[in-house]
Amino acid sequence: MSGYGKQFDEYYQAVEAALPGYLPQGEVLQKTVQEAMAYSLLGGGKRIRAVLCLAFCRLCGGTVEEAMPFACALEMVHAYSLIHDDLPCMDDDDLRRGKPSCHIRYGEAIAVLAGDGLLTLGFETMLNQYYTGKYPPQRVVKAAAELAQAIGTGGMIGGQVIDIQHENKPITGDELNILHSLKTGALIRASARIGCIIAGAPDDVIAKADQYAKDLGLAFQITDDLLDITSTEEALGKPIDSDQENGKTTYATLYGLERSRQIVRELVLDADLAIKGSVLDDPFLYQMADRLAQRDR
Ligand code: GRG
Repeated sequence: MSGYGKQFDEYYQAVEAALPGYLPQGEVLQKTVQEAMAYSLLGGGKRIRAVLCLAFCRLCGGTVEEAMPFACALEMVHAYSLIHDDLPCMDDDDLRRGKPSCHIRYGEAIAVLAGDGLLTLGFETMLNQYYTGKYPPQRVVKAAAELAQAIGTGGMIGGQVIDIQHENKPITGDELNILHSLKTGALIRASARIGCIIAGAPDDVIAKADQYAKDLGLAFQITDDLLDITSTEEALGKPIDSDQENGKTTYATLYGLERSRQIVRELVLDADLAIKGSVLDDPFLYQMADRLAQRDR
């Protein structure tokens, strides 16, 4: 395994080990929703949002342990968004991470509530860190506020609304960029920013992290669109051709495969440029941008 692979795996395994400990358990009457939350949170996933949070915290002088509750909270919120995105009233996808989607396994009502439960648990997990006395309180509040801003109507939910309202309708390249920056980019940016915030990084460093994550987030989403066309259901663990079936305009339909791939390469270079010469100038981040843009799942 390369140095990058080893480092990513170390972060990934640490997240996998920590996540179950944050889940509520043992309530007899609420057992079903708790099972559904665990089913979606622990059911695989690349954990890139958590890894970004851990990596940025470490590069800014913090530790993996300090960042972990925040990294796990980001994965909870991400899992919520996937559960709701798969619902029949949204993208109506039956398969997620190689398994039946949450609503297929538990029914729609429990899936909605499991998503709501994970969203709430994400904030609870972050804000509970205040009571540990291990963090300057303003860092905890700032992290939770970053998350709220990233996933509200000015962020992820806003992006989802634009997405839904443009099904089977034309969308310009500029509008598509706004959609992506909100729906996918906002949480990825928040992941990097929160890692920096927990380490107490100054604003200029947070701004560099933000620019890196902005470029990375768009490269990641364009790659996701390309994989929807070029990959297989087995490799992705979710249905392919879903954008076309849902009448969605993507980078591939607007610019074609080759130009889209070139844009991804340009975005990776931009991401690299954002951190060059700063405290964030680290081989792990260069490799991460490169690998995520070249991923096959
Ligand atoms: C319904 C509130 C609500 C939000 C929906 C973000 C979002 C908005 C839905 C998620 C579905 C989706 C396809 C988003 C685009 C971003 C994206 C590529 C998500 C998949 O993220 P990965 O590849 O997933 O990191 P894993 O499974 O690896 O965690």
